[in-house]
Amino acid sequence: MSDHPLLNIRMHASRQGRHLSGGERLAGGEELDDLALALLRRALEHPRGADRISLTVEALSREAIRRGRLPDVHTFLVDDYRQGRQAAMALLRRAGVGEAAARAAFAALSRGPAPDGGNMRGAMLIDAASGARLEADPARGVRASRMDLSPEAARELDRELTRLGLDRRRVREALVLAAKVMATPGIVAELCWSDDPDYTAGYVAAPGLGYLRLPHLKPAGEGRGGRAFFLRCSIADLAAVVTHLQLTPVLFEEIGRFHPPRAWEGSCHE
Ligand code: WAQ
Ligand code: MG
Repeated sequence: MSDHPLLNIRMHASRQGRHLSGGERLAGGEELDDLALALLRRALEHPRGADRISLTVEALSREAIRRGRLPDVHTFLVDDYRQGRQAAMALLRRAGVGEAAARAAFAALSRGPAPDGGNMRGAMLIDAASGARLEADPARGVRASRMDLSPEAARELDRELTRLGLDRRRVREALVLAAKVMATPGIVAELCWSDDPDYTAGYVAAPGLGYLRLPHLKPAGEGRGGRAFFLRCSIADLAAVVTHLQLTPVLFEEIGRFHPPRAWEGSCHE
């Protein structure tokens, strides 16, 4: 692999067939040892204890790599998750998501989006107009994959997140994922909150609006979470959307602007 310029390193950990944790990076061969070890450690340190861990390393051709910039970040302060969800609803509507579709996403994430009420490994695909679920496998969902930051952008982002006192790895991964999703033609918005019981923050991301953080989108202690990608495309284009999400490698070489947090006031977001 060492003569291949860019590698995609992916980790997936599960327990009794249920998704626990995943992660991935894009890097040159000289970083493979460190990154693979870091991903393996993360899987081993999962509090619920994995009984299966897979690491995949795949060489990518440099010509296939797209370049991009991370979205700007806005934080809207909300009192609790109810207000957070109201804000998320308003932001999704602004991004062009229909009310029924947004409601379908909130309902699914609240009850556990997989058919058995558990968490999914990937995201739901939801028709932004009708609210119909479009992913072929509603237990697994669709995983956005093959995206990362350049080393320079990663260092810069790390400094910003440290300055802001945010969870560096978590927010970095969410920003990179949201950036890839927003760069996918046919996707109008994303809604996300974590499946980690002690992490209540989530976001709405949409092209033109940016990455809109809400510190509370679920009550503390809640272990159900996930992601919804809202689509506005024909059924004929669905396969191309999924292929782009999963396979097109994107490297983000610039970070976005971080706006100071401000109170959510219903509708002002300029
Ligand atoms: N593609 C699609 N869906 C994914 C992916 C992926 N690559 N990775 C995770 N998911 C789905 C999966 O269903 C997880 O259960 C769910 O997302 C949540 O993942 O600004 O921590 O890693 O403060 O728990 C967002 C707020 C934190 C960050 C999100 O998500 C901030 C988070 P988690
Ligand atoms: Mg998690």
